[in-house]
Amino acid sequence: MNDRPRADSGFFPGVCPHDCPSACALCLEVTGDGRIGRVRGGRQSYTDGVVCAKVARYAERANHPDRLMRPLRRAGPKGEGRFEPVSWDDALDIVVDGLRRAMQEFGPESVWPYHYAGTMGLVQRAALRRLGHLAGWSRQHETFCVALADAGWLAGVGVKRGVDARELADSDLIVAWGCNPVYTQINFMHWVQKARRARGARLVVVDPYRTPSAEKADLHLMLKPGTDGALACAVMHVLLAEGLADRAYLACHTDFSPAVEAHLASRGPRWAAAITGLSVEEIAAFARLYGSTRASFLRAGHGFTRQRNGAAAMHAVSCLPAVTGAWQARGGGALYGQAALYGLDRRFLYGLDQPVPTARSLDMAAIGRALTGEKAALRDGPKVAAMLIQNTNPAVVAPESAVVRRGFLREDLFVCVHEQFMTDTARLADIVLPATMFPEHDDLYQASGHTFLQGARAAVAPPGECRSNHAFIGELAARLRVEHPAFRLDAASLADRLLHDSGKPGFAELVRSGGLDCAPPFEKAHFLDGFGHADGRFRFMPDWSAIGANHAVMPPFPDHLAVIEEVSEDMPFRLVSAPARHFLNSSFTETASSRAGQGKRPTVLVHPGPAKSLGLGDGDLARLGNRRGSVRLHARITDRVPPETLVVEGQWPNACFVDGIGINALVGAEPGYPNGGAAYHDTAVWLSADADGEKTGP
Ligand SMILES: Nc1nc2c(c(=O)[nH]1)N[C@H]1C(S)=C(S)[C@@H](COP(=O)(O)OP(=O)(O)OC[C@H]3O[C@@H](n4cnc5c(=O)[nH]c(N)nc54)[C@H](O)[C@@H]3O)O[C@H]1N2
Ligand SMILES: Nc1nc2c(c(=O)[nH]1)N[C@H]1C(S)=C(S)[C@@H](COP(=O)(O)OP(=O)(O)OC[C@H]3O[C@@H](n4cnc5c(=O)[nH]c(N)nc54)[C@H](O)[C@@H]3O)O[C@H]1N2
Ligand code: SF4
Ligand SMILES: [Mo]
Repeated sequence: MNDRPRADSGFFPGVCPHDCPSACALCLEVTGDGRIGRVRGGRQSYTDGVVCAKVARYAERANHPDRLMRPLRRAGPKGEGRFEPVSWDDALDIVVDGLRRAMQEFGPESVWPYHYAGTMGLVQRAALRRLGHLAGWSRQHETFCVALADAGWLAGVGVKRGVDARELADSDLIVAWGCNPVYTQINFMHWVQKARRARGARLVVVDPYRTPSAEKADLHLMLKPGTDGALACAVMHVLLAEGLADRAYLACHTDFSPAVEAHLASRGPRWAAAITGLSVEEIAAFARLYGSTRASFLRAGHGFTRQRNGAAAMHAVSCLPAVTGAWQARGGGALYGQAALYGLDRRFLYGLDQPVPTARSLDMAAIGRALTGEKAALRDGPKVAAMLIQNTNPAVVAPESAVVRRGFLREDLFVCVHEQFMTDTARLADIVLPATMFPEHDDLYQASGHTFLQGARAAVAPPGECRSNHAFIGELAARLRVEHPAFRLDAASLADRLLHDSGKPGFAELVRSGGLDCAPPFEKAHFLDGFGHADGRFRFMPDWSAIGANHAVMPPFPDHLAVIEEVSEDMPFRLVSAPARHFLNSSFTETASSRAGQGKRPTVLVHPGPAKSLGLGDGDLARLGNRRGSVRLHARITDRVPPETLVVEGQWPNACFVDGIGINALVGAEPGYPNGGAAYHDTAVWLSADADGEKTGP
């Protein structure tokens, strides 16, 4: 049932499937022994031959000696990590038995198919979702990544698309707001460099620490985490006060009113300085630079929205190009994500072309609370009795990870994990099944950072007994007697069907052409023909009630929403647990080169000031904690962070921390406003030198 592999060696086109805005076009070398060799950038006008270092070294991941190759069954107590091989047939029988028992005893909603974006491939991601819909299992509110940012963007702009990133070539000012593209979007930086070389474009970075992106910037605004709404309001205040607003544009394309103007008049640089920690001069200088440049490209990241007020912050930031009218210029406007460009009809793909049972929706970020029986997290429904997990590693990446682990250790919970490696989550499972990697299966990919819909065929045969998501779930559906024609198509035919349903060219054509550019014309991309609301206007005063259930606290105007985890005497630091350059979320933590690139162990970045008063030296063990628990890791003393902010880069496996407890043990699962969303960078903590710990050099 696995997708047809190619037989010959040589070079083959591919698409990077990882959860990254770039969805790079790739060129994969297949060696004489039928394995992946070198990986280079493929031809495609946005990614333009550039790939990140970790994917250039993909052979190390694909041909890794620790890759899962056979189905495994737990052979010791839960979580101990002892497994024994079983056949696929026996493994499938055990999974069917585990799921049936849960359904019979507690109803179909007691099964939680838990999935995220380990592969972004539309077909390979869809199978588990489809099975869940048809079987009446619990659904999932997807809150790991985009819930907060989407809410804020939709509030003002009304639709999730923006300016084509290739227009950066025409930009005179680029603002990377709350993102670190040197790590997370290398292709974007490539376009920034082009604009700088060609026209001397300036780069502004808004980030709470001096990232490598900030180091490259002409101006770095090092604000306190969770205060972006205040900065954006003060910038608008200056633009309006100093004649830098485009009043004609505001009148024609937005709901701007005297009430909005009066509100912003009360949100000046002095007010914002007190909240953000920036100086009045810095704020005003940025506002003047932004307001005096027509072709200003605002790249709104996800990073600054991983705060409980992240949606309000995104809305406030997204107001800036509406005030200056930058949307009207080539190379001007804003981009957050392009998901709405593709116009794909996914009803058949998801099994929603027919009536399906209704089911509760569980917040994936609150998995710890749900598994440990918290009524609210279970939506007052049955306990979770069985889980099927694909494309995600919640034991590391979900908030309150110590609670997550406790939940997984429940004796009355059946867990099957389909994975490429023995992740922390797989280690807690009853059955672990080996999954293919992208060069071993067919799929279709859209992107959030560019405008291409791309397809790729398998380049090599699946190693060992690995099966693709689509193949495994198809077999499981057959055994559970869940019927849908999508389960009987191979991945390429299903991709074809999805494309056909959406009025696009077929899969073979997509693969052959190197992708379909779905970029709309200039007028549409820049919303000159209207924003995504019924009246076509950008909204300074959003209808938050249409966006999320918890809207009562949302501010009526762009604003700073004071709902973050504030510092206190007991908890004097704010912790940002940021992405790492050489990992992709929890992926690539298994390769030696990525670990070496990240310094071999997790570290907390601490400013020299507090380090001195705590007696904490470079390379010393430190302890970070709050009411949720504490973690131990080594300190790096650096002025790249301000005194009140701590940064830990990377979703390292829990075992890489001194006590085996990872950084997400400190991150809370309380949902952000108004539509949920994990606030990964919104954590107040204390810090101490760990006097008992060993001292090792950096
Ligand atoms: N502290 C902290 N935590 C965070 C974040 C943060 O910034 N800080 N970021 C959050 C964000 S934005 C996200 S999106 C999440 C992501 O966190 P995860 O969902 O864990 O993300 P990944 O590491 O991309 O992928 C998870 C797993 O999918 C597997 N996988 C890949 N391809 C396939 C496949 O084809 N089939 C199967 N069965 N498995 C596959 C990989 O081996 C990997 O173990 O983490 C969140 N957690
Ligand atoms: N190398 C690498 N690439 C990745 C990932 C990875 O883990 N590693 N993860 C992938 C995933 S799942 C995603 S969603 C994307 C995300 O990519 P982007 O949308 O580009 O956002 P990030 O780079 O995650 O943003 C991280 C930055 O946000 C900053 N930040 C944190 N809090 C605040 C705040 O309150 N205000 C401001 N202004 N900044 C803040 C952090 O300090 C950090 O530098 O990247 C993807 N690409
Ligand atoms: S991880 Fe991102 S930057 Fe790296 S190759 Fe994949 S899509 Fe491109
Ligand atoms: Mo993400």
